Amino acid sequence: MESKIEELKKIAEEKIKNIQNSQELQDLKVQLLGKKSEISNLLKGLGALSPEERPKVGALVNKARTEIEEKIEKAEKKIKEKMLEEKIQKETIDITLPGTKIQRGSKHPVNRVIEEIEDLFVSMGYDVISGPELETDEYCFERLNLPQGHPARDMQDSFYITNEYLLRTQTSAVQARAMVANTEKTPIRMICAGKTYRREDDATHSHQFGQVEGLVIDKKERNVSLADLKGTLEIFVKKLIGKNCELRFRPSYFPFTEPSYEVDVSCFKCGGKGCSLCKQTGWIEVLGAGIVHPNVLKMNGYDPEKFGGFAFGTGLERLAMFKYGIPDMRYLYTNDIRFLSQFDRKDEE
Ligand code: 2NL
Repeated sequence: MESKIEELKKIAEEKIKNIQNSQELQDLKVQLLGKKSEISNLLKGLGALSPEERPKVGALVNKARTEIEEKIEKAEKKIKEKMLEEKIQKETIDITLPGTKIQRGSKHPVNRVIEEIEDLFVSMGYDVISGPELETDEYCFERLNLPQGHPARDMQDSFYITNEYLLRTQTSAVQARAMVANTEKTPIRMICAGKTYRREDDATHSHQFGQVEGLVIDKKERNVSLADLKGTLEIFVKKLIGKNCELRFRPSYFPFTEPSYEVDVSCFKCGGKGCSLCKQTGWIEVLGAGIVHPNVLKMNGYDPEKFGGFAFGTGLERLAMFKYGIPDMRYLYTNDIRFLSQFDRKDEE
């Protein structure tokens, strides 16, 4: 009997040694220790033994069982370690491989121009203010001295959403809002840039375009004058387009300013001699400006007897075209990556 048990142990040990993976081990466990295993059969057969032999043989069989169990446990541990080792090997990252390139976007030229203008005016003490693109007739027209039926409204054919709401045709609406919102009626120095919309669509007009406007209002005794407007616009244009630019003020008309001016810049391509860009005139129209109309002050809560100031406005696409030498406005809106990527870090170069 004893030799049979020894034999059993030997065979088991041999089998455990040859195990390759956990599935095989699982099967072997059943084979060696399961209900139908030889060990189980031996235990079942104990009853047939004599009372003297029974405890002796029982102890031997149990010992053998425990030993086999321990061996299996050890083998299991070994296999687990081996599997982990293999997994670690397989999942090693080769850090010398080149990475996946992330495509960097670039700032749109119109946004570059906006940021440059905002930076400049912030440095002169202006606030940067924004407002809604969906505006009311009141803020877009009425409060800017453009009552219903005013002929100047015809120049701004609009996208009305309802009788009251429209897509703003000019950023002036934001300035009217800022004037009304300033309940203390303190001086204002502000700049606002953003999208504007008009119902037109031909070779030289887009239904959506960018504007930037500035507004200065101060107490009458501080004498904000046309000279201040001229000085401000000169700083503006020289910073944005070039140091050697000259400015020319021509009388014009806007409903929200009186007097009003159109502001030309000496042609930065030919230096004023005359070329195709300036149509041989030597000048390029860049801005509109003027002294804030007393009606506009009044309608937005400022007493025109006590306050005065200037305002100006310009189109962002034209500025971007001048600044970067872009020959066709449509390049700005066709989203061609070959065009747009040229402005990547251009300012920093
Ligand atoms: C242009 C001309 C201009 C203004 C805008 C303005 C705003 C207020 C009061 C007075 Cl709240 N004026 N804005 C004044 C003159 C000209 O824009 O050609 N824009 C594209």
